[in-house]
Amino acid sequence: MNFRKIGLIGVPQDVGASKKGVDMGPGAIRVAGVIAKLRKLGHEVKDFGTVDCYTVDQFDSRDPNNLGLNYLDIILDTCSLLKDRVELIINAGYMPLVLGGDHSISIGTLAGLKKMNQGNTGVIWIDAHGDFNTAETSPTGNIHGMPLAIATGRGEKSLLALGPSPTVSEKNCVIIAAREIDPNEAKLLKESNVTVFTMMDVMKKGIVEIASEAIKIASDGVDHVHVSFDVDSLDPKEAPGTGTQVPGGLHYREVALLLESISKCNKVSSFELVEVNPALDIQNQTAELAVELLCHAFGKEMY
Ligand code: 5AB
Ligand code: MN
Ligand code: MN
Ligand code: MN
Repeated sequence: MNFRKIGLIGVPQDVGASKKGVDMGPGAIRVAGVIAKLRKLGHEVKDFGTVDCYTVDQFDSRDPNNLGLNYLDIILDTCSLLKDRVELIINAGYMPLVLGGDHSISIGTLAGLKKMNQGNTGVIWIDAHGDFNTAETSPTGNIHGMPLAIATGRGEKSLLALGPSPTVSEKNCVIIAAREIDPNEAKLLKESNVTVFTMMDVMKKGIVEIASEAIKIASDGVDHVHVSFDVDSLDPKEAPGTGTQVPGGLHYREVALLLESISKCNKVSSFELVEVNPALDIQNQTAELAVELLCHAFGKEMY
């Protein structure tokens, strides 16, 4: 990969998951040495700081208006701040690298890509989940289960209004490592043009084939590809520090290969790493694994 100017930003949001701990994710990823390790690969890394976030226990009620959308107003606020910060990073000539926090932050990241989106951005969504719920299909009301639906123009109007809607090109969206999709979420996904590669597909085709198909789909006819990496895509035995663990996930070596392949796609112009929850982790191993994998996404090779 070419050397990059990377603009790093932390978003310690937990309200999208309605669970404390994931707000410590950006700190844990910094402690695991993300900046030094990316610099060691030859990249210029500029730290754009941390977006101000609220936390779950500052509020008595998560859904005062009974919308089926927990902490909606707060998420709107944070995502709007993040959107501005992502725009600033891009205008300064850096590639955004957004560290979560829960996955609802993706709504802000994608809204901030502005010049890159409006139908001109594909997405590689690496996740155990579909994140394709709306208030109507969600079993929890947690907005971290909704960002890909929002990006493709489905769901709550105020969240859609943060960016151009749809923010991404739906037929260029690919989910990899899915293995727990809610019944009504599955219906929505099947009616959509999003490609879903489940863990079964990974087992049948192998990660080499999945990586190549995913990159082809995400980059076909668009100028930009956004990568959203939820650490719960990994097997919980390897990455226990996350709030919504699902057994039977990807192994380190599979994700390393996938991200190495992605690093060779020169349309990749923004990256997100989310859902690291240090309170559930063992000696920061999930953050450390995530940083190691991030290095593969930014050109590290095994030999
Ligand atoms: B994550 C669930 N589908 O909507 C929901 O971690 C889980 O960003 C969503 O992928 C998990 O609440 C969201 C049950
Ligand atoms: Mn997710
Ligand atoms: Mn997930
Ligand atoms: Mn999760």
